[in-house]
Amino acid sequence: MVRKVVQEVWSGAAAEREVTAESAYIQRRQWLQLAGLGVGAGVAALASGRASALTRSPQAMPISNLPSVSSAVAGARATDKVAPLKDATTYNNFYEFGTDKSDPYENAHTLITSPWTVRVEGLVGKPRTFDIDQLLKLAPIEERIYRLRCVEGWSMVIPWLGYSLSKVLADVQPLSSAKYVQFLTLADAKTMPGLRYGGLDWPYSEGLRMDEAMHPLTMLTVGMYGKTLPNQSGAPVRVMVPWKYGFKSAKSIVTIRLTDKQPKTAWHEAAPQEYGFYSNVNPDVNHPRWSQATERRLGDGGLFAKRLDTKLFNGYAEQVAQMYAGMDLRRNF
Ligand SMILES: Nc1nc2c(c(=O)[nH]1)N[C@H]1C(S)=C(S)[C@@H](COP(=O)(O)O)O[C@H]1N2
Ligand SMILES: [Mo]
Repeated sequence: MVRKVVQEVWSGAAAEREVTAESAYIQRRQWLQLAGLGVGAGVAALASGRASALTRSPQAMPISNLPSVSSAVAGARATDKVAPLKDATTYNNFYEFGTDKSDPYENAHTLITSPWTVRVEGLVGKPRTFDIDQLLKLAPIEERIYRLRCVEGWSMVIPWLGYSLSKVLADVQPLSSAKYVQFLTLADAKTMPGLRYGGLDWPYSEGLRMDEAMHPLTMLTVGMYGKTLPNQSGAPVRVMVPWKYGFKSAKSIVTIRLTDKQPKTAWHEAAPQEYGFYSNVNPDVNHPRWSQATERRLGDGGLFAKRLDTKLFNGYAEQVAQMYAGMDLRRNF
């Protein structure tokens, strides 16, 4: 408990309570009741979690044996201050492992990331099941420094490793009838304690319009900070869609499905009036319960995170705005 408070102050996160989804707190209480953890067990879990957390990921291997180049994709190298690895790996949203920001760090060591396959299917000419080694070799691994803006009002700058998702999509030959791409992520009750409570339908689902999925900035992500992804960051493979709120960037993906209809997505289904399908970062369209005009930039500024003005499309307007020409961004939020 003390550690949680300390961590929140340290990361400048105390204000998070104001904006975190109400359901999270209800669920948190249910979880505590369900778990019925004695103090001893709690402390033991904490201790084991701590010992291994940052270096824990046996999966966090150097990825430098692979050709890793700095991305040439326009907009792929933010010059903002990169967050320390510690911030990016101890302050996470990954509800499959719990709803507190420190839960993924404490719980995600149970995730089994090998073997792992990603099935790419649906409206494609050549459906294919990739294992991780095949994905690592499909295209040169690039480092991209992206801003990540969570719908809750915090942001971080993280150096990711991967390549444009379009490489994977091209490989399976999308049919012209494919209009959307859905991402389905692992839902394994044995290793994911968060599945025990409701609020979201599992598996976690996200989706993009086909042109968004094909945009060069949309990244199939296999690593961060020069190594493979730690479990809490969505190992072994996730997407990063830097101009959209963070929940669009699904973690630990097992299925990529091309469809002709807008897919059901987890947060949109849970609260459609609060979380739109598009969820492009937009300072002028507030969440019904809080302003989106500013954000707390974690990992820059020590104890007290900076507050910055939020930018339209998270600062990627030059690259992505044309995809939304003629659309009413208030209606299609
Ligand atoms: N499978 C899955 N993916 C997810 C989430 C989740 O709960 N489950 N949370 C999302 C949210 S709300 C955010 S802000 C980002 C956080 O990514 P990070 O923890 O690596 O910063 O992951 C997104 N991807
Ligand atoms: Mo988020």
